[in-house]
Amino acid sequence: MMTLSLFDEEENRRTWQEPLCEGALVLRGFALEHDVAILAALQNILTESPLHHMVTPGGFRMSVAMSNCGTYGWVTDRSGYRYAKIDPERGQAWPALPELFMKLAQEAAAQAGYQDFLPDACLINRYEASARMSLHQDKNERDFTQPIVSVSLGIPAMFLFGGMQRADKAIRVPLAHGDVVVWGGSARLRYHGVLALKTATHPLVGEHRINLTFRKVS
Ligand code: MD3
Ligand code: FE
Repeated sequence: MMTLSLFDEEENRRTWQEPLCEGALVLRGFALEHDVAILAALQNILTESPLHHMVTPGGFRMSVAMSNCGTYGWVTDRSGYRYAKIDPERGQAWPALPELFMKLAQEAAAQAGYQDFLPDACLINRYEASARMSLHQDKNERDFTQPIVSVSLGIPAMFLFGGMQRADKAIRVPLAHGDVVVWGGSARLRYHGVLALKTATHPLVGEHRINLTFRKVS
Protein backbone atom coordinates (compact mmCIF):
# COMPACT_ATOMS: atom_id res chain seq x y z
CA MET A 1 0.00 0.00 0.00
CA MET A 2 1.19 3.48 -0.75
CA THR A 3 0.87 6.07 1.96
CA LEU A 4 1.02 9.73 1.06
CA SER A 5 2.45 12.02 3.66
CA LEU A 6 0.71 15.35 4.01
CA PHE A 7 4.08 16.87 3.40
CA ASP A 8 5.33 14.82 0.42
CA GLU A 9 4.31 17.44 -2.11
CA GLU A 10 6.13 20.09 -0.11
CA GLU A 11 9.35 18.20 0.39
CA ASN A 12 11.46 20.99 -1.07
CA ARG A 13 9.51 23.98 0.10
CA ARG A 14 11.57 26.73 1.67
CA THR A 15 11.38 27.16 5.40
CA TRP A 16 13.16 29.95 7.13
CA GLN A 17 15.12 28.09 9.77
CA GLU A 18 16.54 30.17 12.55
CA PRO A 19 18.74 28.45 15.15
CA LEU A 20 18.19 30.35 18.40
CA CYS A 21 20.99 28.57 20.22
CA GLU A 22 22.28 25.01 20.52
CA GLY A 23 19.19 22.79 20.50
CA ALA A 24 16.53 25.38 19.66
CA LEU A 25 15.38 25.70 16.06
CA VAL A 26 12.78 28.24 14.95
CA LEU A 27 10.80 27.25 11.83
CA ARG A 28 9.14 30.49 10.76
CA GLY A 29 5.72 29.92 9.22
CA PHE A 30 6.07 26.14 9.28
CA ALA A 31 2.42 25.58 10.28
CA LEU A 32 0.97 28.31 8.03
CA GLU A 33 -0.19 26.10 5.20
CA HIS A 34 -2.21 23.96 7.60
CA ASP A 35 -3.54 26.72 9.84
CA VAL A 36 -7.21 26.34 8.89
CA ALA A 37 -7.11 22.55 9.32
CA ILE A 38 -5.27 22.84 12.64
CA LEU A 39 -7.85 25.31 13.95
CA ALA A 40 -10.73 23.08 12.80
CA ALA A 41 -9.23 20.07 14.60
CA LEU A 42 -8.68 22.24 17.65
CA GLN A 43 -12.32 23.28 17.66
CA ASN A 44 -13.37 19.63 17.95
CA ILE A 45 -10.90 18.98 20.75
CA LEU A 46 -12.06 21.99 22.72
CA THR A 47 -15.71 21.03 22.32
CA GLU A 48 -14.84 17.73 23.98
CA SER A 49 -12.38 19.10 26.61
CA PRO A 50 -13.04 22.82 27.10
CA LEU A 51 -10.34 25.32 27.98
CA HIS A 52 -10.07 26.03 31.66
CA HIS A 53 -8.10 28.42 33.88
CA MET A 54 -6.26 26.02 36.17
CA VAL A 55 -4.91 26.90 39.59
CA THR A 56 -1.23 26.78 40.51
CA PRO A 57 0.01 24.91 43.58
CA GLY A 58 0.34 28.35 45.21
CA GLY A 59 -3.37 29.00 44.65
CA PHE A 60 -3.22 31.45 41.74
CA ARG A 61 -5.58 31.22 38.77
CA MET A 62 -3.50 31.01 35.60
CA SER A 63 -4.14 33.82 33.10
CA VAL A 64 -3.63 31.28 30.29
CA ALA A 65 -6.59 28.95 29.65
CA MET A 66 -5.57 25.35 28.98
CA SER A 67 -6.69 22.00 27.67
CA ASN A 68 -4.92 18.94 26.27
CA CYS A 69 -5.16 16.18 23.73
CA GLY A 70 -3.26 12.90 23.55
CA THR A 71 -2.69 10.11 26.07
CA TYR A 72 -1.46 12.52 28.72
CA GLY A 73 -2.46 16.04 29.66
CA TRP A 74 -0.60 18.58 31.75
CA VAL A 75 -2.61 19.70 34.76
CA THR A 76 -2.10 21.82 37.83
CA ASP A 77 -4.09 22.30 41.02
CA ARG A 78 -3.39 22.95 44.70
CA SER A 79 -1.61 19.58 44.97
CA GLY A 80 0.96 20.32 42.23
CA TYR A 81 1.87 20.08 38.53
CA ARG A 82 1.67 16.71 36.81
CA TYR A 83 0.64 14.79 33.71
CA ALA A 84 -2.65 12.90 33.94
CA LYS A 85 -4.43 10.48 31.61
CA ILE A 86 -7.80 11.74 32.83
CA ASP A 87 -9.11 15.26 32.31
CA PRO A 88 -10.00 16.23 35.90
CA GLU A 89 -12.78 18.54 34.66
CA ARG A 90 -14.68 15.67 33.04
CA GLY A 91 -13.32 12.51 34.63
CA GLN A 92 -12.59 11.13 31.15
CA ALA A 93 -9.60 10.57 28.88
CA TRP A 94 -8.34 13.54 26.90
CA PRO A 95 -9.40 13.80 23.24
CA ALA A 96 -7.15 11.90 20.83
CA LEU A 97 -4.19 13.69 19.27
CA PRO A 98 -5.25 14.26 15.64
CA GLU A 99 -3.18 12.72 12.84
CA LEU A 100 -2.55 16.20 11.43
CA PHE A 101 -1.04 17.32 14.75
CA MET A 102 1.15 14.22 14.92
CA LYS A 103 2.41 14.75 11.36
CA LEU A 104 3.14 18.41 11.96
CA ALA A 105 5.04 17.75 15.19
CA GLN A 106 7.01 14.88 13.67
CA GLU A 107 7.90 16.82 10.54
CA ALA A 108 9.10 19.77 12.60
CA ALA A 109 11.12 17.55 14.94
CA ALA A 110 12.69 15.82 11.93
CA GLN A 111 13.84 19.21 10.61
CA ALA A 112 15.83 19.54 13.81
CA GLY A 113 17.25 16.02 13.52
CA TYR A 114 14.77 14.12 15.72
CA GLN A 115 13.62 11.36 13.36
CA ASP A 116 11.65 9.30 15.89
CA PHE A 117 9.66 11.86 17.84
CA LEU A 118 6.40 10.25 19.01
CA PRO A 119 4.59 12.76 21.22
CA ASP A 120 2.00 11.39 23.64
CA ALA A 121 0.79 14.75 24.94
CA CYS A 122 -0.27 18.08 23.46
CA LEU A 123 -0.85 20.98 25.84
CA ILE A 124 -3.13 23.66 24.42
CA ASN A 125 -2.56 27.17 25.81
CA ARG A 126 -4.89 30.04 24.98
CA TYR A 127 -3.81 33.60 25.75
CA GLU A 128 -5.94 36.69 25.70
CA ALA A 129 -4.64 40.26 25.95
CA SER A 130 -2.61 40.70 29.18
CA ALA A 131 -2.28 36.94 29.74
CA ARG A 132 1.30 35.84 30.39
CA MET A 133 3.38 32.89 31.48
CA SER A 134 6.13 33.48 34.01
CA LEU A 135 9.60 31.98 33.70
CA HIS A 136 9.59 28.23 34.30
CA GLN A 137 11.27 24.99 33.25
CA ASP A 138 9.39 22.07 31.70
CA LYS A 139 10.58 19.11 33.72
CA ASN A 140 7.57 16.92 34.40
CA GLU A 141 8.48 14.71 31.43
CA ARG A 142 10.49 11.53 31.89
CA ASP A 143 13.15 11.86 29.20
CA PHE A 144 14.76 15.25 28.62
CA THR A 145 16.58 13.97 25.51
CA GLN A 146 13.15 14.14 23.83
CA PRO A 147 12.42 17.57 22.32
CA ILE A 148 9.32 19.72 22.78
CA VAL A 149 7.72 21.13 19.63
CA SER A 150 5.71 24.34 19.97
CA VAL A 151 3.25 25.77 17.45
CA SER A 152 2.08 29.39 17.70
CA LEU A 153 -1.25 30.54 16.24
CA GLY A 154 -3.21 33.78 16.39
CA ILE A 155 -2.01 37.11 17.74
CA PRO A 156 1.74 37.56 18.28
CA ALA A 157 3.62 37.16 21.54
CA MET A 158 7.04 37.96 22.91
CA PHE A 159 8.65 34.76 24.10
CA LEU A 160 11.31 34.94 26.84
CA PHE A 161 14.17 32.50 26.57
CA GLY A 162 16.45 32.39 29.60
CA GLY A 163 19.21 30.17 30.89
CA MET A 164 19.55 27.23 33.23
CA GLN A 165 18.82 29.39 36.27
CA ARG A 166 15.79 31.59 36.76
CA ALA A 167 17.96 34.68 37.32
CA ASP A 168 19.92 34.25 34.05
CA LYS A 169 19.34 36.97 31.51
CA ALA A 170 16.56 36.13 29.04
CA ILE A 171 16.46 37.01 25.37
CA ARG A 172 13.19 38.04 23.70
CA VAL A 173 11.96 36.12 20.68
CA PRO A 174 8.84 37.27 18.83
CA LEU A 175 6.53 34.38 17.91
CA ALA A 176 3.83 34.85 15.29
CA HIS A 177 1.00 32.87 13.71
CA GLY A 178 2.38 29.72 12.07
CA ASP A 179 5.78 29.74 13.77
CA VAL A 180 7.00 26.37 15.04
CA VAL A 181 9.94 25.88 17.39
CA VAL A 182 11.76 22.67 18.25
CA TRP A 183 13.31 22.74 21.73
CA GLY A 184 15.89 20.04 22.24
CA GLY A 185 19.45 19.50 23.40
CA SER A 186 20.56 21.95 26.06
CA ALA A 187 17.65 24.29 25.23
CA ARG A 188 15.24 21.70 26.59
CA LEU A 189 15.78 22.63 30.23
CA ARG A 190 16.23 26.38 29.90
CA TYR A 191 13.89 28.75 31.68
CA HIS A 192 11.29 30.32 29.42
CA GLY A 193 8.08 32.32 29.56
CA VAL A 194 5.80 34.67 27.65
CA LEU A 195 5.40 38.42 28.24
CA ALA A 196 1.91 39.81 28.75
CA LEU A 197 0.19 39.90 25.36
CA LYS A 198 -0.84 43.17 23.79
CA THR A 199 -4.36 43.56 22.45
CA ALA A 200 -4.55 42.51 18.80
CA THR A 201 -6.82 40.69 16.40
CA HIS A 202 -5.93 37.86 14.07
CA PRO A 203 -8.19 37.23 11.05
CA LEU A 204 -8.56 33.49 11.78
CA VAL A 205 -8.13 33.30 15.54
CA GLY A 206 -9.61 36.60 16.77
CA GLU A 207 -8.23 38.22 19.91
CA HIS A 208 -6.34 35.17 21.13
CA ARG A 209 -3.01 33.45 20.85
CA ILE A 210 -2.99 29.68 20.87
CA ASN A 211 0.14 27.70 21.58
CA LEU A 212 0.35 23.94 21.13
CA THR A 213 3.23 22.09 22.74
CA PHE A 214 3.92 18.52 21.74
CA ARG A 215 5.66 16.44 24.35
CA LYS A 216 6.85 12.89 24.92
CA VAL A 217 5.83 12.40 28.53
CA SER A 218 6.19 8.69 29.17
C1 MD3 B 1 11.73 25.95 25.83
N1 MD3 B 1 4.40 27.55 26.65
O1 MD3 B 1 3.38 25.37 27.79
S1 MD3 B 1 5.98 27.72 23.91
C2 MD3 B 1 4.53 25.70 28.15
O2 MD3 B 1 3.94 30.09 24.36
C3 MD3 B 1 5.12 26.91 27.58
O3 MD3 B 1 2.55 28.99 25.55
C4 MD3 B 1 4.80 28.80 26.11
O4 MD3 B 1 6.18 27.28 27.96
C5 MD3 B 1 3.68 29.32 25.25
O5 MD3 B 1 5.21 25.04 28.94
C6 MD3 B 1 6.03 28.73 25.36
C7 MD3 B 1 7.69 27.52 23.67
C8 MD3 B 1 8.35 26.53 24.58
C9 MD3 B 1 7.69 25.43 25.06
C10 MD3 B 1 8.37 24.50 25.83
C11 MD3 B 1 9.72 24.66 26.09
C12 MD3 B 1 9.67 26.71 24.84
C13 MD3 B 1 10.38 25.78 25.59
C14 MD3 B 1 10.46 23.73 26.83
C15 MD3 B 1 11.79 23.90 27.04
C16 MD3 B 1 12.43 25.02 26.55
FE1 FE C 1 7.11 25.69 29.17
